[in-house]
Amino acid sequence: MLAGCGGPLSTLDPAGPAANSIATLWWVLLAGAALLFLLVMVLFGITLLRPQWARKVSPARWIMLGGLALPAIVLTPLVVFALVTGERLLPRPAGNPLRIEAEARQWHWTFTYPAGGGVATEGVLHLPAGRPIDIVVTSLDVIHAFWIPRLAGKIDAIPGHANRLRIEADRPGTYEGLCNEFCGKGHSGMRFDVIVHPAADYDAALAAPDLAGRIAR
Ligand SMILES: [Cu+2]
Repeated sequence: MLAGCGGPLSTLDPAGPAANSIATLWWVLLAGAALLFLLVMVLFGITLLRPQWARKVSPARWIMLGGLALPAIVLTPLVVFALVTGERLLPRPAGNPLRIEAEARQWHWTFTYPAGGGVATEGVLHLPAGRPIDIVVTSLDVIHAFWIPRLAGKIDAIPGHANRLRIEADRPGTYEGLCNEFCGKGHSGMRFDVIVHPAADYDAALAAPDLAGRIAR
């Protein structure tokens, strides 16, 4: 089971700030859930081993303490932490993000780079390292979802609508992305490669005639 936590599509192996806060949130929620489970199991064990102690607490008290107070104490900080983390993932205008357009179609992805003079690629997304990027995601047919698990959360690709997702990669390398919304018989093959270039080489890479995935537009 633990082998599923690694690999190129693992959210537990983050390679960017957004994916990093999502992974942290996951660990904090896991710890919170484990703590609550442990507390309940300890109380359960006590009622089994020391029934005379458990009988001293009235049924109404058990419900108030175990059913309301205990979950409230554990869940309230988790909810606050989750809300604050979610708020930080929103694509704020600050940070001068680069804009890349992503178009989903059964069953592949096309990316257009306004900064590269409208260069387009299919099946390969090129990003600069260490810079916030807004991916503007839409679809030409059915609903798909854009997701690069090691870099950020996912966002729906909806026909006739543009959704914006803020992503950033910490360092150059290759990553993998996929469609995360069942969209027909070719869905499982609707993957794409992500190539993160050093920021200084990015413009030259986009202009190169042998850019991976380049298509004529
Ligand atoms: Cu799909």
